[in-house]
Amino acid sequence: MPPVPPYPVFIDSHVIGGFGRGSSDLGIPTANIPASDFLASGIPKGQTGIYFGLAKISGTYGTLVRHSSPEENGPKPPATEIVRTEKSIVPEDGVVLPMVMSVGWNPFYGNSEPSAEVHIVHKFAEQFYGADIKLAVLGYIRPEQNFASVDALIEEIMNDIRKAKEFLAEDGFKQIESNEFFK
Ligand code: ADP
Ligand code: RBF
Ligand code: MG
Repeated sequence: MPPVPPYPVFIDSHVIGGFGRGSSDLGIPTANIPASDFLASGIPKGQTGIYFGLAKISGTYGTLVRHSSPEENGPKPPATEIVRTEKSIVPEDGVVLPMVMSVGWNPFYGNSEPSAEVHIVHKFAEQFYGADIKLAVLGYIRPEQNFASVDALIEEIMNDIRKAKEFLAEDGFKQIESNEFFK
């Protein structure tokens, strides 16, 4: 089955700093984008939860400098700054890859601000804060949930990744890779 309206929804954004927990707590890094870019995307407002689709990184990136630790901020993200380099992310620059995306308040962590974050199903050699990120959101998987343990959260994310791969293998998804949006 091809993407069902309102999908595909295309989002043109850039990678910002988050809480710094994705890699350290979960071993699942997520490229955060401004939540406002998600809200402006045409997906029905307030639809928090877990999505799947395709992502493309391009442009130059930089190093993230954190001005405080996540612990000092509690449920608010730490202030960050991206110090740009002129390097682009190779060999992934311009390559369209599968992704899963989480939007909302992360009930497991009780954040006080909504976040939008993308885990790209690919092993990168380095981080790419500040890079351009283009997303094709192709479907909704489930609402956000709370969990009894970090391991239960990780297990559910692995399940989301499995489902995303299954959906993306279906007819009608592969050709979105060659959509004009990703050119
Ligand atoms: P933060 O809370 O600052 O987003 P994370 O640990 O969630 O910290 O992610 C750190 C960064 O890791 C992302 O911004 C991105 O630059 C990089 N990264 C490396 N591999 C991936 C991947 N497979 N998917 C998404 N981001 C990745
Ligand atoms: N956080 C939650 O609190 N509940 C969830 O159900 C949840 N599902 C997620 C699903 C995916 C595919 C991803 C990438 C993240 C999910 N998260 C969820 C967010 C997770 O808590 C977050 O990535 C880390 O806190 C790092 O920012
Ligand atoms: Mg993140």
